[in-house]
Amino acid sequence: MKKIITYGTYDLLHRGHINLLKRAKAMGDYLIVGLSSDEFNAIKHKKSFYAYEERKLVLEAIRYVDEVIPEHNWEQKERDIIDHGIDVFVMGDDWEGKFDHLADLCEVVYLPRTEGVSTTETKAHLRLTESSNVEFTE
Ligand code: C2G
Repeated sequence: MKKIITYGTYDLLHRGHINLLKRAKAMGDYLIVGLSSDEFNAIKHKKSFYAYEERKLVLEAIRYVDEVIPEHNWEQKERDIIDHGIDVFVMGDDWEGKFDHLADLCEVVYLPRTEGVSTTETKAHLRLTESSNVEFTE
């Protein structure tokens, strides 16, 4: 069984996330997602809309995802790859080069990001429309 792993926050899921998970799963038979904990998001200077348990519930419902484990820190990837017998580590290419050191343990693949969508942009758009609606109704 060819095992794949990828990591991320996966908040407010969109087609970019799904495209990544779909392509990652297509590279093997079993896909593990290292899901960033709320505490690790703070370290990444990210604040997710949904808490870890919600984001985990959603990810586990996706047909491409076989297992979700918590991502607590930057350093756990080596241990995860060894403990889970990972063959391929996959990330979107906004991370190009950042995890090349893992090539000692498994194949490292960076996949093209899906353009035109991001959780950050979605949240900014919602803030804008929300504030404009408030002005309109008043
Ligand atoms: N992604 C993508 N296209 C987008 C947005 C995201 O392909 N339009 C990919 C990212 O490249 C990443 C995955 O979807 O591989 C998850 O993205 P995030 O939830 O933003 O995760 P990130 O904050 O990049 O965390 O240790 C690694 C980090 O936990 C990665």
